[in-house]
Amino acid sequence: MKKVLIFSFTLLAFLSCKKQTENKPLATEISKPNIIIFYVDDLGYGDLGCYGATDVKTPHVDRLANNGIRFTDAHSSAATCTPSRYSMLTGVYAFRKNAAILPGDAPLLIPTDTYTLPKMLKNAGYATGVVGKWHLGLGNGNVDWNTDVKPGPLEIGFDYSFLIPATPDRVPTAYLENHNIINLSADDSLKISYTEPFENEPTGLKNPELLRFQADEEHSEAIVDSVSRMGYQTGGKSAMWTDEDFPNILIGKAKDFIEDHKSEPFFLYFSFTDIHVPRLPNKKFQGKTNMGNRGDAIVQMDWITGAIMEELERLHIDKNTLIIFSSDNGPILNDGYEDGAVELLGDHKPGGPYSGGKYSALEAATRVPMITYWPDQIKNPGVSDALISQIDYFASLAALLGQPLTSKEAIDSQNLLPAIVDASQPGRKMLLEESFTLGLRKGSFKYIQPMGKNASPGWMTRKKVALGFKKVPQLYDLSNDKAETHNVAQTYPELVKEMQADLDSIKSI
Ligand code: NG6
Ligand code: CA
Repeated sequence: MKKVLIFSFTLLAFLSCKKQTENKPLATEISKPNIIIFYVDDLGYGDLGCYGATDVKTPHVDRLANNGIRFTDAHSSAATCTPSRYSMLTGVYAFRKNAAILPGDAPLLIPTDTYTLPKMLKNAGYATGVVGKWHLGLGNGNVDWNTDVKPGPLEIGFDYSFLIPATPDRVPTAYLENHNIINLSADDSLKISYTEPFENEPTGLKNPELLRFQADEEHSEAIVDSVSRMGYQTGGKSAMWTDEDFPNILIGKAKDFIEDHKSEPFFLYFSFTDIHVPRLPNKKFQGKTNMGNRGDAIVQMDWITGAIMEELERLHIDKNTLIIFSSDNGPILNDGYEDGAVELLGDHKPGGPYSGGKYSALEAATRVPMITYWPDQIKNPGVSDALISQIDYFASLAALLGQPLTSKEAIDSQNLLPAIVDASQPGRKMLLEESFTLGLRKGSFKYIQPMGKNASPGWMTRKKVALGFKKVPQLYDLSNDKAETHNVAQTYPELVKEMQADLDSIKSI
């Protein structure tokens, strides 16, 4: 195994959390760790045993938490998927790019000349791979899915990719391996459209009798596997995925990647399809909870995590692998499909003590589970209250590996490496929460900027999530009001002014 110089963690503990522009490794010589980011989709703060859930058991993830660091104030950068992923991979806030949830035919959102997390890791000598949900756009705007689909992950720093191109509820519903849709047959071209239906193809709207469960209007277009999706699709029949097979297929690809690179440092971005809609867990997990498909999908996600950890152990590389486990945004029950998530919820609290969820400006939108696990190097495991954002992974991992960042790269990412490996270390002083508006955390306070003229889209307001979008400034003291029920903006007008000024200065960069 290659050796590198990295910061000594003892020394790191004394370093400030400022973004570093020049990384001069100091002392300890250890093996470069493998790095895996387990990125769950729509998993809420309260959805894991180690975060208090009792109606669903998550022993594999709990084991990571019990032997690593469990964060209580970690955040996805945004309240939805595309913006969070954009920020995690670039270290730049999504609002700077106007990044929003993308349709399945959107072009690649990250320009190929952007310095990205996988490019930085490649410069540090890593083999880089992504397996699972992508949802960051592909191609240049007019993709022919039957030929090379690019640019994509390979053009922004990944050596290998095996993708659900957008989301499981969006066409195309076929796997993309590197530049190509797999299992396509030459005489049955795959075509998709987000505007025009294809003649003779059934849709959820026209043919509800073909569906396993009913969907809302937005999810009532192409039908695949008796489930209607967003967007229209025709052809490519031999390439269509079966949702219930996601665990086996994705674990298989992840294991192959790990096995292929076991003798060199590797970075795997494992991006779950769970527990996003449509929730169609494998037979093995159906009925494992009393919460229906949503609960069973959590069990499936936990099992997948365990299967990949087992592979690391089998190859004896688990001790020198840094695992970062988190979720792209908070929870949602009905996100378009009548799959029982609402009716079967019982006493389970997907957002834990926090209000709101996916899409929202309230805390459960971005405050998500986060666990770090690295048996060789986490000297101080336990529970950490450090305020940390996924946008910080970039600068923190750059610091770990002694990779320099210029002032133009990963501009919003802070080096929080000390907190990532030591539960006693502090986090950020301020943290931005992106949704349809912007929120700012500072000390125990949370400020939500008033909504401008833009109203949130109609479909969002139908989601039955407390959105927290208001035309007046909102200020909450989370130290005594976790659920953000008591707006104290009028009690602390100076603080409101100060936090709006903080937001303005972040925006002005
Ligand atoms: C919304 C979808 C929702 C989900 C979300 C993306 C509607 C009408 N549609 O546009 O079902 O797919 O996009 O989820 O609600 S995310 O986790 O990838 O951000
Ligand atoms: Ca998501």
